[in-house]
Amino acid sequence: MIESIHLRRARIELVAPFRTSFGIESARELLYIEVSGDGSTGWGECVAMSEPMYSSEFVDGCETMLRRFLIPLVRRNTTAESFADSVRGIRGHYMAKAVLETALLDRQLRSANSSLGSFLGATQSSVRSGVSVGIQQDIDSLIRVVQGYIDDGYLRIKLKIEPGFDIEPVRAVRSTFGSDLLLQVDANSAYQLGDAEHLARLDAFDLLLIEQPLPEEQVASHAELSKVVRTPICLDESILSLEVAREALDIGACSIINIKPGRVGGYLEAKKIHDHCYERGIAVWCGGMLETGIGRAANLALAALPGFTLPGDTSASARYFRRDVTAPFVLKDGRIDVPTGPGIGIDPDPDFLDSITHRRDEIPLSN
Ligand code: SMG
Ligand code: MG
Repeated sequence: MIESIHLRRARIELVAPFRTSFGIESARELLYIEVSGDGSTGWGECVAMSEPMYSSEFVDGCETMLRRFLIPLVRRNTTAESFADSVRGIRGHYMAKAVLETALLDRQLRSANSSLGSFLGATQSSVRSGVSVGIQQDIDSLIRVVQGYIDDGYLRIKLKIEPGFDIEPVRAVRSTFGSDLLLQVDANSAYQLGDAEHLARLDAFDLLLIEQPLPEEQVASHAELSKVVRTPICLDESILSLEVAREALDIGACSIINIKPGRVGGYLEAKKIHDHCYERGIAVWCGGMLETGIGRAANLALAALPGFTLPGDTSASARYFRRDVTAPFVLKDGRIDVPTGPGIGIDPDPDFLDSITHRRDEIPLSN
């Protein structure tokens, strides 16, 4: 039985600013949900950024959604599954739904002494790690940053691109590190269909994929784009549910999917997307949203499912933070171990988490 829900707001500095086509992040504004009952606390970490630039969601908006519409749906016997059913009528707000569903799921799995990995159907005990490299001020800096990550052992490099920082940086990385490097790019919606011929120049560099070149809403345009560009198109921002994933695949808008549980409303939907893609022989990989150890632990459990055949943006704690809120996730031969304990399998360090917390409120439960 659920006894209490707390909403916590915190902030943690990143080790280095992370620049994408939509902005620069130098710290992570955090929102955690803690659901307690039967002697266990379940944790959820919200993936929304502080501003609505990656998607329409933002962390203060998620807090409002949680307080006004989502937490009021929780009863003492609510489960992750019954919560997912009860929010079906609420449109959008996937990141807000996901953080609460994850906390509910973590609590119920901890109480049942079952790990998130085994609940989801994980088949691997560690997952291959890639790293997402922000846009740098020049190509020399980019080469230095990529070299550092390769030295750390990352098995795949993803370069953030935007108009004006695309063909030449990719050419430089490919020619410096050779043809064996697993390399892909992410545009975060920065191009238009009219840029198709320009993007096709990336075909020369043997990339694993181009992630989300066009705006989120333009799913069908990605199908047009894929007639001009030979490099596989992968969708991130556009894929908000199993239904969108199915339709995007049906019309040929993408041939690979980046699964982010936070973007699709939680791990239950993420697993459905995985299962659907697995049946169709479509490769998926686990994206990242600069999560701390709480969100990272859960993503690692998902990334251990059999359809996650490409390395994910599931990097080590040190890629993001000087100190993580949990024991750090570390890279071993380019892989990170999947937690095996109950629920997400890890707890935050309470003193450190309190030291970065600026607000923690109990939200009264309805009966
Ligand atoms: O968690 O390593 C990470 C970040 C991976 O590039 C990453 N995420 O579009 O895939 C993406 C971005 C979204 C967040 S950018 C601030
Ligand atoms: Mg992306």
